[in-house]
Amino acid sequence: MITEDTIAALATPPGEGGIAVIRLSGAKSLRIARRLYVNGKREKQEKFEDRYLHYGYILDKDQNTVDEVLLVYMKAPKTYTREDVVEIHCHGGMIPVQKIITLTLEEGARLAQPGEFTKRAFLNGRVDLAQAEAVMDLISSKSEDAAKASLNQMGGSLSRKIKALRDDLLDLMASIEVTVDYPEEDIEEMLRASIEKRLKEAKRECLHLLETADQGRLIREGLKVVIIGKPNVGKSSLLNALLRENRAIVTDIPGTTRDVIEDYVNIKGVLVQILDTAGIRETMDQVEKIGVEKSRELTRDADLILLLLDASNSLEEEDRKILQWLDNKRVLILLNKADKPSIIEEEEIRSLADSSIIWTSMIVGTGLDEVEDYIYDMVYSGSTGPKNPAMVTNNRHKEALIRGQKHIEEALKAMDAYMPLDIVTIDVRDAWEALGEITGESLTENLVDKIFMEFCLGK
Ligand SMILES: Nc1nc2c(ncn2[C@@H]2O[C@H](COP(=O)(O)OP(=O)(O)OP(=O)(O)O)[C@@H](O)[C@H]2O)c(=O)[nH]1
Ligand SMILES: [Mg+2]
Repeated sequence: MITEDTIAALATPPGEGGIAVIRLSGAKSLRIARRLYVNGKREKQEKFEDRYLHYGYILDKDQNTVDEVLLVYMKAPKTYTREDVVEIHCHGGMIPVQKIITLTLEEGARLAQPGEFTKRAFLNGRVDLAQAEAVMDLISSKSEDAAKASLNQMGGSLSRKIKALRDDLLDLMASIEVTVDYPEEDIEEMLRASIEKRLKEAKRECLHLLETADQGRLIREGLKVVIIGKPNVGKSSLLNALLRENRAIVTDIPGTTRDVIEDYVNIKGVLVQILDTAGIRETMDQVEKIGVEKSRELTRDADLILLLLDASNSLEEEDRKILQWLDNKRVLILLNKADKPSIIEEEEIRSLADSSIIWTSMIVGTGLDEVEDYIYDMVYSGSTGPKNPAMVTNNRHKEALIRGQKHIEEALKAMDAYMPLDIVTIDVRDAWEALGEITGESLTENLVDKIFMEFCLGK
């Protein structure tokens, strides 16, 4: 790609800081550096060594010092964007930053759009779309495992799998084309068998990648865990115990929590969003009523519901009702207040729900380890950390994979129905196209633009 314009943006977060980095990319970068920069002896500098930190000053038009800086020039094509890149490290205040950016604009740069540096890296072929998206994911990752998954994807782990899959499909299409041109029956028979086998393999690979998507999403976005139960059973105490801080108010008055309280906690590397809710009961209190309604709503898109029951009391009608409307959801039942004489009957609960049950006490601290293990296992199903480096963590990728897999399925159906091979090849091509959207090879310019607009400024 030959871009005429040179872009400039603040690459570090806006605000006050030790230093700020202003990045320039494009053919005019070096010229702009020459115009604005003087070295430590306040001399103009023509030649900038590649990848060398130069010490000096940025001067404005009247030769007044704007800031003392470090400047690095990175010569194309071995740069992030594959274009000439200049980074100016100035002091991290808004005034020097704004002044320097304005000066670069006056010298012919234009302000970069969000994600434009990475977009150039993509358009210039340094990374594919999945890798570019991984950069953003890495920046926004909130747990170590999420960062690890992004790094893998940035390194091309997913892209390589997709590329292999697409190469295979392309190869298939080529061999179909050959037979269509030379229709000889026995050759076609042989080919049909091999096409079918290869399509099945491709389908398996798609499904295999899709299997990683659920885990991928949980690793990236974290697990949404909602605590519910009747008033006073110890929901807020559980929240506090998991967070290891007194985040929510705990009292022995039923109905203490009226609004949703949420926070994030890292459980063995798994990012977990925990929500404590208002106790569920039939209530005349208007405020509480809204709270109860909210609790119900939250359970709808929860990954896990922690249902607390008071073990020192017998099961009540309200508990049964809650159990009923939680049917079909992933629920872990906690029999809390296990430090008190227990009255609740585990057998009865087992007959009402097939969820796992853990006895807990928030006062003594029992059962908490088990709760944490359960959450961890939900993500890693007993394995020790993320194993598959090629993991689908992005919804856009998942959706393209589903479509690709469906087209392969269609192709297989067409094979089954003994349709002519040039009909089969249409589905194969559709699958190939769908998968190409992941790496960006078969995406329209508009869609590519849209994806990069979601990036942050300066990246
Ligand atoms: N003995 C005993 N008391 C507990 C336990 N867990 C919580 N409690 C007590 O039960 C009372 C209610 O606890 P909360 O955590 O406020 O209960 P909640 O479910 O959030 O209540 P609401 O917000 O009113 O719905 C407090 O007095 C807690 O100290 C436990 O495991 N054992
Ligand atoms: Mg509470």
